[in-house]
Amino acid sequence: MEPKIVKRFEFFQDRQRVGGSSPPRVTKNRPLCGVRRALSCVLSMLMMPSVSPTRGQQEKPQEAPKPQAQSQSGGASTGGVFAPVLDEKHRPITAGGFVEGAPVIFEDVTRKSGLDKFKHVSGSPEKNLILEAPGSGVAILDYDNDGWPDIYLVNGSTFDALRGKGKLPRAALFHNNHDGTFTDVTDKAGVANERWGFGVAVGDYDNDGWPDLYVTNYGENRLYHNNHDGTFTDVAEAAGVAVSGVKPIWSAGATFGDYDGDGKLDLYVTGYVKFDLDHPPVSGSAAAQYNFCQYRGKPVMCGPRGLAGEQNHLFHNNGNGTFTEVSKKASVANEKGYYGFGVAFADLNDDGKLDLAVANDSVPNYLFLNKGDGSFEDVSYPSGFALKEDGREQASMGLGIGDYENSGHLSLYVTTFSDDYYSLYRNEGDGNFSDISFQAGVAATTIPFLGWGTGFLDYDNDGWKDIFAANGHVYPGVDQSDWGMTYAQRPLLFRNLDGKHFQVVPAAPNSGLGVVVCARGAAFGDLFNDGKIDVVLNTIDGPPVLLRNVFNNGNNWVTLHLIGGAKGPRDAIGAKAFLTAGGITQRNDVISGGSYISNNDMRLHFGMGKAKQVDKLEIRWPDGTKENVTLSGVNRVFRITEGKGSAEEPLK
Ligand SMILES: [Ca+2]
Ligand SMILES: [Ca+2]
Ligand SMILES: [Ca+2]
Ligand SMILES: [Ca+2]
Repeated sequence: MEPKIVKRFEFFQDRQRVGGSSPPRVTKNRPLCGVRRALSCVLSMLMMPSVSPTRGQQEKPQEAPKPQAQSQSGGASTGGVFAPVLDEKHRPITAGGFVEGAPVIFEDVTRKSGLDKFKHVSGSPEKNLILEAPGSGVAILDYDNDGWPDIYLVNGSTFDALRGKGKLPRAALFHNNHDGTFTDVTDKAGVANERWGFGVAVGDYDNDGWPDLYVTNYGENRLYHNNHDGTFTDVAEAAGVAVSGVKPIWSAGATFGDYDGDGKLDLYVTGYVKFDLDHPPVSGSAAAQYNFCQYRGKPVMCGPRGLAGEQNHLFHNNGNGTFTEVSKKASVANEKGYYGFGVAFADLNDDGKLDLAVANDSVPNYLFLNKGDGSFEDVSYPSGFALKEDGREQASMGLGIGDYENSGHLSLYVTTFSDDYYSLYRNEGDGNFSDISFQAGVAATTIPFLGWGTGFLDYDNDGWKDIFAANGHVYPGVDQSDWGMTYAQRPLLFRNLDGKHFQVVPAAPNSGLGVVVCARGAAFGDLFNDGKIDVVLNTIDGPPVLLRNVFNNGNNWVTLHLIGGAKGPRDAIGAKAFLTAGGITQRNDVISGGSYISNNDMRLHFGMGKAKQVDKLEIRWPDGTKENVTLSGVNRVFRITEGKGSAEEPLK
């Protein structure tokens, strides 16, 4: 297959939109934005992060490129086969395409921050078995309530360690020192996990004002109860949320949310595949249903297709430190045997009850609407979220949730496999979703990439939520291919132009967007309380990456730390904030879980552009109460306590 060479700026220009009316078929050396348009390409690229959103500047929607062949079946890929996209130096675009002189959005401060002391481990470098491939999540949480977000990184393991031989890998909790550095406090905190870890979710399940941690494993899960003194105690077994069996069970994503409105946080956990260490799914084996496991005709690890999916679990919080498994009664047990990854509770149809969205790998996604009677209705297909626009399933990994349109409704962004695009599902306002990925300009660029952690974040504080995606392949062998893909990949950032269209932000060489790693989990939050959203990536078999947002355009912002009242969850999971400033009303929700089996800073961040004041702020608390709150200024972190208004957050 002939590769497609893209010129320096072409990759970043929105090629389908700019390229005119002909469909962007994947043909050799097809220029993406043409010589005549080169100047405008350059200008728009250089100016991109500083220009104001301009409405109506795009006339033609993107159209989907046509694959040259359908993919081999088996394995994880659900897309077609596309020609490689190479930059001018003939590097695959997944590890190239850097733009000299592009504005620096993020700085890689991993080493400076001390976060490089953690190293993730996940089986062998060859990744012959599916257990070794998906990697782990990361959480941003303020575990010691000092007002400064801390970082928890989940670790994987090795087969030796699973069999009781060799060193046990350790997860890590990093305390924020308030000066740009972090200290590993795992030993004191007692949260090393020392199992083959995957996901993490944050929630104050006992409403004591201190965030607790749920960690999913291949093997029993952990519920780390926060003891208020910098230590945690694993209470998963006593609480009934360990998810244990005769053989190890593989859990992946997790999310806390009060689905039944009793004021206590419940817990939902996705299962991935049934994986038997004694009968591993290798190519041609019974465990892989005699499939010969291939990607583009080359042998690769088997799964998830061909393997049995693990059950999902809904745990109802009894209010006495224990939970009851109610997934079958609530109709969210994963009867279809799908492979669950990213998951979050969120009110997707705005009836005041928390629904469940699940990104499933290689099969249709789930959307469960909360019926309000303790059960859910599976609306995956009728809602439009199960399948992409052309009716095919995708290998979904991460889940971003946010109101990028400033319409008042939550839309969904899903990261997927290579040879497929990442999907933006617009909420039509009633919980129905449309795949508008190509029209919005967030799809074509992503086809060579394989995505994981993702989220909506307003990196430039202009009041419009942008999209970040962390990337990295699952097959190390792609580095030896001529497919235009790399195992380690750079992240992608899409700037929201006007609530309808996005544009890729160019990666300046040696900047945070130019970091080429094999990423998995991603969490977003303002780690330094400077009003700019930072990103933490958990990579596979390597150190994490801390991308500090250093983009400065003088835009204003506020960050809100919500504390719920007696009738709802204390950490306000499920609360919605509607903030009006500068003529637009933005919405942010307190959400646990999401991204790729990770947990974001649960404080609500609002970019305000040049607006100097908040004109209106309405909080809709989980118990149904609506409260109008005034803020005493901007460019600060505020604490809002239900029924008691706002105060400046005490930063200790
Ligand atoms: Ca802290
Ligand atoms: Ca707690
Ligand atoms: Ca509950
Ligand atoms: Ca923005």
